[in-house]
Amino acid sequence: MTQNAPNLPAPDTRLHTSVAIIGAGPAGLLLAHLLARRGIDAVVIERQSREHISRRIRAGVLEQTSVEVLREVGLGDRLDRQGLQHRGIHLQFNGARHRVSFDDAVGRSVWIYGQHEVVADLLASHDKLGTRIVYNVQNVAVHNVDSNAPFVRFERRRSPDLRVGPVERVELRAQIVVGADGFHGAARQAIPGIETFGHEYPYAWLGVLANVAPSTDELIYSLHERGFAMHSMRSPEVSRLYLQVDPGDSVDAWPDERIWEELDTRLALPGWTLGRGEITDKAITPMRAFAVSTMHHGRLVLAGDAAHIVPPAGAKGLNLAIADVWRLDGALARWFDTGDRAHLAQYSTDALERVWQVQYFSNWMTRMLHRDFGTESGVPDEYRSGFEYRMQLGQLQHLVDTPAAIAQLAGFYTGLPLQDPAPAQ
Ligand code: RFL
Ligand code: PHB
Repeated sequence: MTQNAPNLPAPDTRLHTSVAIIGAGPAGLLLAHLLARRGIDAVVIERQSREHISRRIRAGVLEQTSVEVLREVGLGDRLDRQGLQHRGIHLQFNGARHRVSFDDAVGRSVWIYGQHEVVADLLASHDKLGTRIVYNVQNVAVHNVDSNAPFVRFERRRSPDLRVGPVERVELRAQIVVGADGFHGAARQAIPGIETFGHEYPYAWLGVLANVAPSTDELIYSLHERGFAMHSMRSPEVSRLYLQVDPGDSVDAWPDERIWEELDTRLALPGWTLGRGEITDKAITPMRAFAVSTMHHGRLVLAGDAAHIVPPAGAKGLNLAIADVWRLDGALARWFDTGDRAHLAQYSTDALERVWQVQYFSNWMTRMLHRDFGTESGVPDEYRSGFEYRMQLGQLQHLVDTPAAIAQLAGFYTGLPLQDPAPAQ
């Protein structure tokens, strides 16, 4: 993506809007929803098809802070009917399961409600609002973010078969461009001198979705000698399960039988059995943390995974995206309503302050719950990793025995508070 490119070929089509949003993930779709409520026009452009973004299986936990936001902006109906309220989690280690009560510790909860359901609710709302969402776009580039006339160039195929036919060159002119295009997106490259900071963890998650009633009332996070395992869920009929695997592993090495056996081992508890069912989705996700040095430059702003990734053990990625967008909507409202730029200027600083607290929490959960089998000179290092593992058990025992430590976990997990920078009129 280039920032200023004066000699571009003329576009076939010109579109105009107030806010050009790149990416129809939860961040982009929620921002368009919030702006529409204020009467601010936005156009969303998305690389994938509508079917693709509706099917994507990702996050499952909404912190109370996110649920409060979604309810307040008219997206709480189905969430309140179908979401499962959880007042705690189970932490398992050393062959015992310990319940951590969020309710007792901080009087707050989380909700189990799949990210694809949040996306479905947003798409239904956009259908009613008539929001312009352009799918299947290619070669997206942001231009002139240092001027007061930024624009986005992209291409789309005119034919229904997206691989063939003439390409239409589109120019989308806006007053503000928002990069909500996820970790693999390109918008952030249009910020000159942007720095990124990150960490690759030496493990990955194999996640499966299975048609079987959950064998637990609340999520189980388990540290086992063989690695981390988690039992989550999507509904009373669908379970979501994760196993720590090697980052170099492939799903082909994990036939269903091997997955169930490994889950049985890592989640085992006397008198408890894990129900099995048809596995309908299987994927391996590397575990990484990443954040940018700034989320704002000129007329370009970043939100969600485009600006930061946290490892999933803290269940925070989607929630951070919601928090960014909530803050950004308030700042843009001030900008469009009164010309006050101070809130937009403050957006990056405020959003990143939350991001780094959540990076700390997610890193803490991740290192506490995963085994680092790291090898030096190719030989499994039992001396060091055995030491780490025993220290993790000590850490977990201290946590479940210490109300102040439980309160810290519960406060983060259910969501740091959000200040409302500009209430909707
Ligand atoms: P998304 O969802 O990646 O959406 C970005 C969108 O931009 C599109 N795009 C482009 N469009 C146009 N032009 C381009 N050049 C483009 N490049 C990309 C993409 O197609 C996509 O549609 O980012 P967003 O909106 O910021 O949302 C972030 C969340 O999706 C993410 O943080 C969470 O899914 C993370 N996450 C979890 N978060 C939680 O809060 N709780 C959880 O329990 C949780 N579990 C998880 C997770 C993520 C996981 N994976 C697979 C990464 C579990 C897993 C396994
Ligand atoms: C999920 O249900 O997908 C999930 C739950 C908790 C996490 C991460 C993912 O920490």
